[in-house]
Amino acid sequence: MKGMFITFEGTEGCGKTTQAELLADYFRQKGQEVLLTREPGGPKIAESIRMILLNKDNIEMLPETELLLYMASRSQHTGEWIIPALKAGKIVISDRYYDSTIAYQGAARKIDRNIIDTIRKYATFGLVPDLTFIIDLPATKGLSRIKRENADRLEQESLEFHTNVRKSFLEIAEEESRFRIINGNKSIEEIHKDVLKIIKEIQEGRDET
Ligand code: Z5A
Repeated sequence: MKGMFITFEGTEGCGKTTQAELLADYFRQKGQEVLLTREPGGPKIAESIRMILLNKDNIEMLPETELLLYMASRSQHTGEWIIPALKAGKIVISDRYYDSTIAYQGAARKIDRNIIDTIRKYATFGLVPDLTFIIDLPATKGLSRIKRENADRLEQESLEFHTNVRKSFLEIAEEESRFRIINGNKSIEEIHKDVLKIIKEIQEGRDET
């Protein structure tokens, strides 16, 4: 595959969406083709699944159903959009991908990691991001940036839930070399600079090989 697959992860309100958009603009200004997308969501079917997942009226949803819906959305997203874009040489930037499932459905909902890993490999056709930014911010700070009256089903979860998610992202980051932890406590501009510094280091490393 010719393109590059970059994902942004972190707790609610950490600033991922903002940084994913800024990075997409950076690459576009350099003349590169970019697919900027998100999870759950992306293509039509995956966006329909997103609406079921985030609907705050769906309080009876079981953790097992939740896991399978996130994976179903991801499978459609990966097969219909991400893999074709990478094959066409585009840079794909996704606001969340499967590390969110490990943190939210695994660490916070307590679903067995082996089950998640097995279904994940099937749902993603084995695709792994080339680079994953984890924007780290205390859960309280991220949640305070979100308008509570419009909170979706996941945002309504307890502080303990969101704190477990943050802890899990920091643990996952130890597992593979594709992860870079970014301090989310800085300004939007400072974080963008930190992201670009890493992108440039990686590009220089690629040029040397
Ligand atoms: N989920 C899951 O459980 N399992 C999975 O496998 C996947 C997802 C893929 C998706 O919600 C939910 O699904 C999510 C995880 C779960 N639920 N939770 N909780 P979503 O897509 O609607 O939302 P989100 O991804 O969680 O976050 P968000 O609301 O889009 O926020 P964000 O992307 O982290 O931040 P932002 O939109 O860039 O910024 C939020 C606000 O803060 C905004 O007003 C910004 O202008 C401001 N901001 C951003 N950066 C800064 C800095 N540095 N300083 C000050 N203010 C800032």
